[in-house]
Amino acid sequence: MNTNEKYIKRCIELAKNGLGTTFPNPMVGSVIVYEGKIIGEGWHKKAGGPHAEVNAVNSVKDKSLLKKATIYVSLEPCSHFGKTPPCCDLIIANEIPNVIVGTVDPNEKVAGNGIKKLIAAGANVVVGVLEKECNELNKRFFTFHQKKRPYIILKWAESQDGFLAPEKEINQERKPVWITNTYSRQLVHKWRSEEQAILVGTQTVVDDNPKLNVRDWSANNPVRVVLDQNNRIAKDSFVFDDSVKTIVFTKSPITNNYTNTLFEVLDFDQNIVPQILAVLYQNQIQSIIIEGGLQTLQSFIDEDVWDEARIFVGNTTFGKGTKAPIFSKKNIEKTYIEKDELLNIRNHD
Ligand code: AOF
Ligand code: ZN
Repeated sequence: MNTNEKYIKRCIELAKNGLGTTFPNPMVGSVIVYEGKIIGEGWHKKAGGPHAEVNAVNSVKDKSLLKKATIYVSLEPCSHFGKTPPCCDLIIANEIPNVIVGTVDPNEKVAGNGIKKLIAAGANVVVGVLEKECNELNKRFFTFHQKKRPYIILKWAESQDGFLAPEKEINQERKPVWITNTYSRQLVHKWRSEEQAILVGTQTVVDDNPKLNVRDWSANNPVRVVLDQNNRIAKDSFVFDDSVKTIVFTKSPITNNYTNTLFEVLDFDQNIVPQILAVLYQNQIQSIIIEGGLQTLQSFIDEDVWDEARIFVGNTTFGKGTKAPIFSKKNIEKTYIEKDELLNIRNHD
């Protein structure tokens, strides 16, 4: 690992402090180095708040050193006036001579303009240090800007023999049958806090009355998204408590007495997956975790619009029941984590 890579690695580490809190902005870290020593660091904490470079510059005690320093940023410094002024202008105003960038910002408002502006101002700019790692850091943000849809994570638990649930006759009380252990449930709550939204289908809400929030972790709740073509979900279901925003995809919206709820109309005679994704994109939803049920998960797999699948594989066997979703595609990368109990699948184009 060379010197530039070492400091960009530190930028990535800092950026990760913003996991789950920067939406719809990316996670970004920045380090300022003078004579082989880090003299300032910062990361982007929250959309609307200062960018990583601003926090890094502000953390430098002796500002006169900036004129001889190198600033490292995991993402191209911005060139536009968004909720905050351009970071390029800050770098130029402080006369920082060297700028090392992890990767180019895919946001159309920036997309290389930051780099051009810095070069035009006379800075030495290096672009593409640990580029792959910097892109991976912001897989949600990159997917959102490049594919014009949220980053999609599918999550489910299946029995050793590949079932989501046992046969209804066996499970007459229709109580949820736990495939996973308490550790994996806690992990799921952490995952929920890392995504901007969570989606489940109608039947899952009607059967399980899930809260879809983060309880085993102290962090943000995702926006809840539910499918409800015929308005079958009872008004007193947990998904309609007004603690978190809920988006409901329906054929005909109910407008009265619902707070913090957005009804979005879909044409259910057409394929709903692209329609759902278009609405989520318009609502600036950058990532979504889909937690069931079978039909909902399978419809995203069949459309081949998903990026990651996280599958818990339990010790139980059901013999009969609801079969877990099926991947027909070959170009998927499977990794077993946690002693074969958790399978992570990445969908590559
Ligand atoms: C940076 N450093 O730390 C971040 C950047 O509305 P604003 O002003 O917060 O701008 C948001 C956009 O700025 C975001 O979409 C992305 O293109 C860039 N984010 N840029 O130089 C940062 N978070
Ligand atoms: Zn910026």
